[in-house]
Amino acid sequence: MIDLHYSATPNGQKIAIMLEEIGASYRVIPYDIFDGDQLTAEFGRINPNHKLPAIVDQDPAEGGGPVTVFESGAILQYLAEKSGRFLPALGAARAATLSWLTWQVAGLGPMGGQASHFLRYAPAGQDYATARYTKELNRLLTVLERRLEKSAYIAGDDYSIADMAIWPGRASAFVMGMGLDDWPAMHAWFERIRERPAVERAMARDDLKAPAKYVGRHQTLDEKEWSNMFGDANHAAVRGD
Ligand SMILES: N[C@@H](CCC(=O)N[C@@H](CS)C(=O)NCC(=O)O)C(=O)O
Repeated sequence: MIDLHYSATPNGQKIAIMLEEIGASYRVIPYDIFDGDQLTAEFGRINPNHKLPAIVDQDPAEGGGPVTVFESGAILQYLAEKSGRFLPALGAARAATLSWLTWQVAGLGPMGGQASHFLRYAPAGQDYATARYTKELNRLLTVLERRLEKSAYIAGDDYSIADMAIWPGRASAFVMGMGLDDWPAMHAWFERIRERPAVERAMARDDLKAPAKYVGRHQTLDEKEWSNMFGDANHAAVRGD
């Protein structure tokens, strides 16, 4: 049994898809990040960075006590190694999968997150930052499009954890007002993956669905929600106040 500490954002959805793909038995522990569920000392013992997702594997392959993993890229790699699926064991195919996985968690994810922040959450008048991050997001999506013009899946001929890491971000791009008309290879890849039974299951489960308040084009948070997400409460959690 795996505990999935989960908030219904693309980072959480990556892991839900992988758990469905490998047929893992898991339970969802939901967190409302606007309400600050992620800021408790208890969750800090699971992820000292106080961000979702995280997993606790109650039954690790090597025995011993429960194993905790945080950071979506590390979780995908852990589950791939545990199941022996979606990450080649050796050589060029493994290197390509880990390269693209890292490209997502270190590049596309954070840049997309900043673009989303300035487009959807920040007060008006942040033109420089908005342009900086939306242009960088566009550049990264062009990298992806060029790759998918040559390759059925991100890391090559086979679907892998790199695809799972990138695919859920489509929803964020949509929320930011970006369509896929200008990205035909990405569009075809997105549809190919959307039709996978495991992906359909992960997207359909009620306890994995994003609440409406997560997906507004322009978000208006009240004072407490702002503090939980970006302000004093968010920072106090890591200081242990
Ligand atoms: N690099 C992390 C990013 C995790 C992350 O930013 N999680 C967001 C939800 S997508 C979160 O927990 N936000 C709540 C907060 O920042 O307090 C990963 O890949 O897991």
